[in-house]
Amino acid sequence: MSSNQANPSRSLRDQDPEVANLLEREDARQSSTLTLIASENHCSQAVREACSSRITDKYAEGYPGKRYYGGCEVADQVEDLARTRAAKLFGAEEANVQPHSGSTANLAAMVALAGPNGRILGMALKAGGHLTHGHQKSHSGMLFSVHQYGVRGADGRIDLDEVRKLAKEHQPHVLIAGGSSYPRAIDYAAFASIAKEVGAKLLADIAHPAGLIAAGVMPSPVGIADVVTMTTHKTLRGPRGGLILCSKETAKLIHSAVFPGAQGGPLMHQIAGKAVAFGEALQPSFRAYQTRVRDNAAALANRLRDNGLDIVTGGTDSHIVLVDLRKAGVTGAEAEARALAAGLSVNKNAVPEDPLPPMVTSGLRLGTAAATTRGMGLPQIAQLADVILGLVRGEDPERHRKTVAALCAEFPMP
Ligand code: DSN
Repeated sequence: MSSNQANPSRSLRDQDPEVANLLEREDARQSSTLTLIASENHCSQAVREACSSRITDKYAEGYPGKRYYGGCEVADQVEDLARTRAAKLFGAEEANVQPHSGSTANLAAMVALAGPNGRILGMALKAGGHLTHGHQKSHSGMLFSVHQYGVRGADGRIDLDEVRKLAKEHQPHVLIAGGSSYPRAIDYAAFASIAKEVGAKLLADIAHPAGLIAAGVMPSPVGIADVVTMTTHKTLRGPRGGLILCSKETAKLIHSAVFPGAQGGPLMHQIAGKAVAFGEALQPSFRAYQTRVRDNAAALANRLRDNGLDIVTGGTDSHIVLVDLRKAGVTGAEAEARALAAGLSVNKNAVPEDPLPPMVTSGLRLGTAAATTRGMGLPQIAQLADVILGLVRGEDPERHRKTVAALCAEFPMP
């Protein structure tokens, strides 16, 4: 450790080769394999530069123009830029760019709208919802009185009649629309009308389709839902973090629920990265990218289905393809391990009415955001679909590794 003595001007490689080596290995891992994990993407070099800038040192508790520390004049401009760009990108009245993650964004939104111990109604995790929508092991399940809706067993889609019935029965303060493995567009107007019927506020969590929605490729809940939460690192292709959109009327509640309610000082380096990502998403090329993400996902779903795999809901409207492996005779965990051995990162995932536990599952969740960022299009998606079909059938992953490696070499990360 003698070479590890603190010298603040040394490069990472000189100061801490151990960490530098690990990060190089991660770079190599990402370059030589391909992620089809629906919640992952590759942000730009510009975003990564902003996130590793010196503004990481700055404490800026509070909001622009109203901070608890001096020296925030640059931080104020960075945050203003990020929130103005976010609001413009989504056509929202107000944006809060401080949430460290989607989880804190949801916590803040639920506290603001329901209050502690309030009643919430969200989609169950095993039906395609998210942990923070009321799962008993998450803060949302501990702090709120929770009821959950599922999806129809027959077609994997949200049953609005069931949502209405449960809303009438349980009178939630907050109704949540959105999830982490629901592949279809959500009828936000129908959710808003149910919320109105029972006097609830509507929270739309668009963490997964945020980029598609920003680009106008999927329908937006902005202006329909009372509050919209999301992460910035999935289809939106920014740095890791959260974002909340709301009306001017709700803004005060939301801002104070984020700080000081849920968090202390904002991560200014991440907010700088968000500003860059929102700037990129405002370019016309972003719409073209998102269109390709959706078209690639549709092609992936079609090829898997046409070759015998069951696809939950029969297809997709987004970047997500949820494969139901029950008839294929392989579990989600087994398929994930085979894919990894072939150089593909994917994740096992529960399917509606899944009989297997969460660490095994009967499904595989796939997503096309990262592969599309690498420039892959329909011919490559067809190759990848064939790799997945072969792996599910039990073919040797080593054989498919070559195909994946060749694609990775031809389509490097940004
Ligand atoms: N891990 C993210 C997802 O897969 O949806 C959100 O928790």
